[in-house]
Amino acid sequence: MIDLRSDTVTKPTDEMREAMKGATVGDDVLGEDPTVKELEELAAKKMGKESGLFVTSGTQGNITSLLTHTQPGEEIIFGRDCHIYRYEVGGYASLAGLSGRTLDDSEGYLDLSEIEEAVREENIHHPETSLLCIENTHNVAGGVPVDFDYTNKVSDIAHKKGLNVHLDGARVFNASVALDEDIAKLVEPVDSVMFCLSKGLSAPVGSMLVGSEEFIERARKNRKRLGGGMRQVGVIAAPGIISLKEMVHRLKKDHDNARRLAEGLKDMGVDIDPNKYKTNIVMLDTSQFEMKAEGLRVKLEEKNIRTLALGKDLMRFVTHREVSREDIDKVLNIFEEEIL
Ligand code: TLP
Repeated sequence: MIDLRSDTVTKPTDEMREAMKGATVGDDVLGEDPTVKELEELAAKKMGKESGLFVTSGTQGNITSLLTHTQPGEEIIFGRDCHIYRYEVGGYASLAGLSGRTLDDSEGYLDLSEIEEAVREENIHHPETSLLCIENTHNVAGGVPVDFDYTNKVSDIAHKKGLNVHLDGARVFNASVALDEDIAKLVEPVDSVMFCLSKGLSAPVGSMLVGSEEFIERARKNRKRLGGGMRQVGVIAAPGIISLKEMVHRLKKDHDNARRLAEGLKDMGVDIDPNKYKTNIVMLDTSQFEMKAEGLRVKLEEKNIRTLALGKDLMRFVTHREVSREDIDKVLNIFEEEIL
């Protein structure tokens, strides 16, 4: 089976399993797990922020951040294709009590002037706008790596309007590798960052939230409120340390494989623009085929290729550590022989 559904499917490496076995642990709710502390310090240092917090998932990291930045009844601004809005079960509303103002982000970027206009003026009828959320890489837009310049401009506008900025950086290391930009510089303008260890970085579980010391102290309490206070959790933090130390540089291979897939499809006449895909995600508009995305997904699955249909005419392919260049060539062959 060639599994291109997501980079979340990657299994821990042998080295990660060994690290789990040997991890020194303690009760982390009491602040006594040395392995978690090491991971949190390493994550904060890498991202150039004061403190870090280990969370169970990207979704928990994002909602913890929202709870920490905002008060119930406030409004946040985000893209209508962003993960927090589309795929996190509406937690921003049900758990954090926020309303959401959505803007177009179909290309991965929010328009700067639209953000300015979306911030509510003081008026008895209006909620306060308190937070802007951006995403890097932008998943649904096709793994778009968002550069420093834009991140800086957007944060500047938000800060001038009195808003904080949270970055959903589930795959922000993919962005840093694709843009050849230092990770700390890339996230320097934003107030908080969530990033995932369990995607391309191959850890079995977990994400990180980083920000100022004061922010993380309050976030730690919100994580507890969400039931995310974990005990001898060094056993799952240990692989995360390996993710950060050893798994970042290899992301380039995933990007090369994604590019090869998009170029290969283009070469056989498929309507796709390979230049759009700079990281490990490729989107295919299936309206050009007779089959809908779901039909194509089933057909590919019969040929041992797993993908995701994201709506009736959109198919997503995600490359990762367990997909080789040869696998990509097999996928291209199946397209040529069975689909086109
Ligand atoms: N995304 C998953 C699915 O939920 C779609 C995937 O396979 O891509 N932010 C972004 C940008 C994400 O892509 C994801 C996961 C998350 C947050 C949430 O992470 P988890 O799954 O750890 O809660």
